[in-house]
Amino acid sequence: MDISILGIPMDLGAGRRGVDMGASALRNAHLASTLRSLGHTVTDLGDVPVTVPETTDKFQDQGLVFLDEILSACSGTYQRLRDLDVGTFPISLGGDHSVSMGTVPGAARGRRTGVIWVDAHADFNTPSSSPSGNIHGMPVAHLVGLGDDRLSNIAGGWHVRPEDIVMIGLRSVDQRERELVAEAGIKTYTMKDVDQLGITRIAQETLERLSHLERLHISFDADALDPTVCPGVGTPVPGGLSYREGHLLMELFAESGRVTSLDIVEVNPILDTRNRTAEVMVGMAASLLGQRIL
Ligand code: B3U
Ligand code: MN
Ligand code: MN
Repeated sequence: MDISILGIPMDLGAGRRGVDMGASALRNAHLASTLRSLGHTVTDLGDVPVTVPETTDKFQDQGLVFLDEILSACSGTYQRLRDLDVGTFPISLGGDHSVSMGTVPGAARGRRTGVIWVDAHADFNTPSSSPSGNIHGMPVAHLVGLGDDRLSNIAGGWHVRPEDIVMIGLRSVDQRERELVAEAGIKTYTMKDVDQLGITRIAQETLERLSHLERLHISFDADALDPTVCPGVGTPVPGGLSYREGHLLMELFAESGRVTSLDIVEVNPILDTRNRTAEVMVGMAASLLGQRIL
């Protein structure tokens, strides 16, 4: 497979500094060479330009922190990915999760695409429901066309349909956000569901629910995994996916042969221990892209 790596070194959407270094940490954890050893052709496209926060005021536009700067980085991301050959598999490296407002439509390249959101959080706040104003808590709402018009139109009129989204690993969802997710009709698997059903059944049900789609995008927030596995994340929430649950999920999605793009986001090397979180996430990418035990 032809794989293209794109970095978006942005932490403007997060409440804490440091995830802008996530892309670099993932490259340092040998992402490209690991994928090459699996037989893929890998091209690193470099980074999308992102405003350095210290060069600008932390301006809040209608409850949206760093709106203009995030819009510009997400538009740049979208344009860079949209022009890739439709057969190329893009891996986007965050950055905070607001980058996905650019990566998802960019990776879709105009095609209807299912989105599997692996995350402790639903990231379904709108500017009015958000308790923080941090845009990394809002990308999915904007991908389906809710919220602020500027953020929901990064890819023109292209949106993800709520029925084409499945969220896995949830354990921290705000009150109003929960109602918005339910109103939109998005399928969710909380950690309670993971405990009760097991990750195998969840992977099978997810693939079944999205069986009308040939193209699937996985947006993997490192905080979906338990903080003991991935300590280097800005908003750790206890009780997450185990190391094996994460790998098994990726292995089962790999078997489907339908995954066409991936995001790895919210890796924060400042809060990490010897780059462990980036190394774990590179392992997840390897499982998704065909690493086999036997
Ligand atoms: N739901 C909260 C917290 C949060 C969302 N995503 C992350 N944290 N990483 C919010 O600010 O919207
Ligand atoms: Mn997230
Ligand atoms: Mn999260």
